[in-house]
Amino acid sequence: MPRILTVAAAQLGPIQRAEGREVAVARMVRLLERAHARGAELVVFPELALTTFFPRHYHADRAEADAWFESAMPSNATAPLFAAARRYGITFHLGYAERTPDGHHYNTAILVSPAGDVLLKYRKVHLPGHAEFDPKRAVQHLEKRYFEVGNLGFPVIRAPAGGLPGVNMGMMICNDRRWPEAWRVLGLQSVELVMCGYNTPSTNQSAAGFEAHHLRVFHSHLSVQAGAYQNATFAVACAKAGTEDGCELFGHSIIVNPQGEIMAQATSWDDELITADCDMDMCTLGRTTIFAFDKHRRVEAYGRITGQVGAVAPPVWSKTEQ
Ligand code: ING
Repeated sequence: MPRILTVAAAQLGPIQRAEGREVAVARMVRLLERAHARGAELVVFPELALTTFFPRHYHADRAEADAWFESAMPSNATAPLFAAARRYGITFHLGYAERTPDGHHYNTAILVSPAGDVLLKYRKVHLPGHAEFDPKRAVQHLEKRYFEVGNLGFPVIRAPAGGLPGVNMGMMICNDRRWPEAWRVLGLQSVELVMCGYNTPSTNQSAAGFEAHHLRVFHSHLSVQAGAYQNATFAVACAKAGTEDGCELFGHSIIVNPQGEIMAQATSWDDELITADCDMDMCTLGRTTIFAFDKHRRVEAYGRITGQVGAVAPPVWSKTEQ
């Protein structure tokens, strides 16, 4: 009996700095309605889905940035989203800026059951960008200023989803998808569905070197397809897209199967729902053959991966006296 879960990526178009949470939430509720009409059982929303991508804006006083954060989840602003998910029986993933009761700040994602239970929480580990204002940059990317490094690791949970009694689900956020370590930690917990929201500029803002525009999307898809294939898992990568206060984010949300194939792709840079029927048992082939970790991994050769942070220079060859 196949274990089919109908999954959706609910891509969001731009959210302008002046637009409040209620604007995003109303659009997300409409996407949940559409997801319900399409038979989707689990919906993935983007990273920082409730507001504009505020790390592009510099706040000299970090306390000013607290306005971008959620101190409660749900709150009055997000309650309509939880109510719609309950109404439609949909499990959903939501990315948002989390301010904890004891004052910590994270770039967070949660997986919420139709009843409103938080099945899983993840806090972004790989924070790109910089912590101080960089006058050389065309656009700031201040995630290292506003967020602390996630302290929950990369957890996986087996929980009910749709008509299935148990699916092994894990999360990562945006830049995490570029790091194979994140995928492998989830793979080592037998993940079957990885959910990843992202906000990715369509052009390179760091001006550190030439990067052809078409490679921005290629690198995103390459990372997700490789991660899914090499860990025998489904993956949903969901964008916040479009032009926010003049800054362009690319869309191209995708749903990928454990063979690394793109099952569905968004073609707009606006609110758009893509769906796929995912047979969770499709993970078994890779997991029991080419990526049977217990049979093939050689951890004694991998010491550098956790023992070293940056790269070191290799020894220089020289012709030794025979
Ligand atoms: N955004 C981007 C991402 O990793 C980035 C930052 C873009 C880093 C392109 C490197 C290259 O997709 C976030 N929010 O992590």
